[in-house]
Amino acid sequence: MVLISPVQGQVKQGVYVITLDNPPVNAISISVRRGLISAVNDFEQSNAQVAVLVGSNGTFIAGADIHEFARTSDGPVLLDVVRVIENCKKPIVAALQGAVLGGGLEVALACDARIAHVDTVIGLPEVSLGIIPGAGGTQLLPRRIGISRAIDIICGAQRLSAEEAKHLRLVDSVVCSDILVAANLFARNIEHKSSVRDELVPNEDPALIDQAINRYTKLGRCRPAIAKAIDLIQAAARLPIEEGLVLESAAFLELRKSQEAQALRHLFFAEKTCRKPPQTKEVAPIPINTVCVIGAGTMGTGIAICLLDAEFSVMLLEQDKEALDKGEERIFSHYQKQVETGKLSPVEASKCLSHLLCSLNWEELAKADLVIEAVYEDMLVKQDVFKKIDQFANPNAILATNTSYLSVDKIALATTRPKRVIGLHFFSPANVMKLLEIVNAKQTCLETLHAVIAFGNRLNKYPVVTKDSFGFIGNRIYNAYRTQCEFMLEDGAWPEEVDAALVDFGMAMGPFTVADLSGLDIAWRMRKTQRKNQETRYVDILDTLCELGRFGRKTSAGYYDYTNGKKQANTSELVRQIIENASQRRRIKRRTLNSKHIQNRALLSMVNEAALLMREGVAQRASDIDVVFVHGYGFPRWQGGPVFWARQQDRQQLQSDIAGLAEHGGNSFVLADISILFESSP
Ligand code: 3H9
Repeated sequence: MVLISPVQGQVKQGVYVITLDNPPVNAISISVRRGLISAVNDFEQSNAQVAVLVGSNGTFIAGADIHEFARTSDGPVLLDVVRVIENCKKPIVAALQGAVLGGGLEVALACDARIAHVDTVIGLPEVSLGIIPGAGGTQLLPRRIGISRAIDIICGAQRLSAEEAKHLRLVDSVVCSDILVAANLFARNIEHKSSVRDELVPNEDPALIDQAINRYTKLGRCRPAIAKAIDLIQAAARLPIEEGLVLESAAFLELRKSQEAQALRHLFFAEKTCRKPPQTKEVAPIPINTVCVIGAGTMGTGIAICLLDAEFSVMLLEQDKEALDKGEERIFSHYQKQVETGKLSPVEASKCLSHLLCSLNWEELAKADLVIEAVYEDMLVKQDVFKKIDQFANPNAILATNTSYLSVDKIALATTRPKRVIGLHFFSPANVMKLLEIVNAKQTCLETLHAVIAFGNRLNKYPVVTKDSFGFIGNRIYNAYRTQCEFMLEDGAWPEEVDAALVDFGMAMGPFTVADLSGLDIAWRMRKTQRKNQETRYVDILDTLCELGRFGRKTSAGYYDYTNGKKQANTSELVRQIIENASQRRRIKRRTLNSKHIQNRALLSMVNEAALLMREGVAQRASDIDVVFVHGYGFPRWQGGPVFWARQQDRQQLQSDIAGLAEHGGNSFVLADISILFESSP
């Protein structure tokens, strides 16, 4: 078998054109590195005086091949390629389009000039993979744009437009026309080699550098890649380039093996995987252009905004005029704020709003390809609404419920078209949160499932498919986690200790801060509907708080007392008394629980529930569970998610620690065999 190199060189009208073709994104794999070195050598031997380096597939280079990071790499490394380009005796012009990311930008910076199509996206996002630029990025970028901007771009994993990059002198010219034609013309006028590596880091006000460092120092405490990048970028000003490059290479190789890097790589692929529809037979696509959202409350309006942002035609439907007016007002003020804060131009905001229709007339429903119900979380209410939707909606329309717990199967039975009914569980605020749980109910057909996965992708969300089961993936695991945290209150911890331990682990917020923020009354209402088993360990602290009218932050009192315009959470002596009483009733001798103990119990409860969900087939893949927790529940990205965390532990020890949870959980605890989390792939 003859292997064709992904890099080809050819003289065209006097210019040596090096074309990189490694679909889908021209990632720099070992064969690309070999091919690039060979093409540059070939160019040096040729009669052509200038070369253009261009990528196929509408893109330049999206970086080093991430698949290779888990393996020991064969030479040559990317820095060797960069050196060959820099040392080439004749100039090379980089023709940029699509993604110019990571190693792609490092290759481009090694070239003598850069011309970019206006749609190019440029950046060094390596820290989002737990690594640093490893082929000169930390040394070349500050030489061209200064330390403070380099810190922002590298540590913030910023992605620049072609125009922004031109402003920073990272590209020489921006064009709207065919990039290869433009680069060929541009190349003909290049006479000399001009290398970024020979430049000196520009002088800068030290205060600006300090400010840039301060912006990332806190993050750098739990993110080694960010801390290292700051050091290396500063070193660029002190050290000769070759010394800086040696330090950079060593740091890159070290970080590549780190747990943070492994976690972030795992999520990179998990996020791509969840976006793909099931690989079954071909299905006929159901186009979705017009969406009707029923219910103009906080959730309904959040969903409407996220649809408008993605340029869908949106109808917001209500039965109640006052509620509709309020919802409409909320949407308008959202876009007004976007304009005031410079996030959208007035033209962009009006364009979004021009696709919105607010109505009380249910006959409008007939125009929708997809109807999303976002009304009160109550089975009877939802079934009534679905009967009505079924009556008015187009017979081919997909009907979705935004329930967060209730059975989609049961809701579907209220309609005459259960195969077109599905769950779309948005997370609040729906226009911000990236997670979308798709509840594939028993009768949902494949066409409907495929259509809503495509819909989720168009919203730029992570559409994780789950089976219909109480709480789906996210809330089911969150319930187990929160319940374990409640047990810890009775066992001896205070809310602030549990919250602090979990924030220390990296959770965006502790469970009691979250509960106060989302309102304790919602959980209280839900608990009342669930039958309590006498054998089950049930912590009634939340019920007592609600009986006292302590519904959380909105009432200035919940697990905490709130002062300073509800911003400041303070320990409540009354809550401590309520907790102590609860321990006494259960005859528990309170003891101090340290941070590690709290973190472990909380994580073990998540892992146990994750294994149960996999065994029951509620989650399709273990990696989906991690996507759900990172994007819906504030699990720290650099810890990879509960399943990734579990896979880093000793399996037998983990299983026995989980068995130990039963001691705290009483009869309600269902012990899972966690092997499924280790054996399933991804
Ligand atoms: C680096 O460069 C280190 C160097 O400094 C030093 C080295 C020494 N490798 O996102 P999409 C795949 S680190 C391998 O759905 P989009 C992706 O898995 C790298 N594969 O498309 C998917 O495959 P599949 C720094 C990659 O249009 C397919 O491409 N670079 C890579 O929404 C399509 O991806 C980055 O961090 C890669 N580097 O977005 C850039 N990139 O179809 C990361 C993508 O099998 N990538 N794939 O699932 C991105 O940001 C986006 O993928 C991109 C395209 C904007 C390029």
